[in-house]
Amino acid sequence: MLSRREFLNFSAATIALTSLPNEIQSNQLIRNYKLTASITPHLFDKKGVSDNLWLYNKQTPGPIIEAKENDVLRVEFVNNLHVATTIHWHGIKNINKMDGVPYLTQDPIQPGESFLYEFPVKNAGTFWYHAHVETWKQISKGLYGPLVVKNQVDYNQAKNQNLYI
Ligand SMILES: [Cu+2]
Repeated sequence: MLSRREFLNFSAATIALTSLPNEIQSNQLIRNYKLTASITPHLFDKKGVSDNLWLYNKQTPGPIIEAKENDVLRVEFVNNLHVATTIHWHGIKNINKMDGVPYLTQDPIQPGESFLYEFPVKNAGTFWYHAHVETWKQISKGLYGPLVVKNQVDYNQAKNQNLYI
């Protein structure tokens, strides 16, 4: 028979499991990131040329997001812009509802709102993420960043096996 403590642990684990999307298994490593979009003054050169860019985490390009294939990416996104936006994970074979296409796979994320993107990354490669509301405008304002999914084979391990020589 389960003790009360065991039962509570068991319940918590079950709840955690059932809150994950169907496509995600409990043994996958979760990579947590937080992205905040905001208007950010940016100095382009020493002559003082500057403009207000729209950036993720006040960086241009946005922060590098890294994972290994078969990990789960969990990106908590906060929209501090004055306009609605979404994030598209370019090149990722994604779960449809996490694909970031406004009006098609999700509602646009309004100013002041947040959205949790959570999806498995199944294929290694070098990708990028970018805004997907008025894409032509929001990308040119600065809303993009690199996304790197590494192969499961660790580089050092591969070296030992002479795969990279
Ligand atoms: Cu794209």
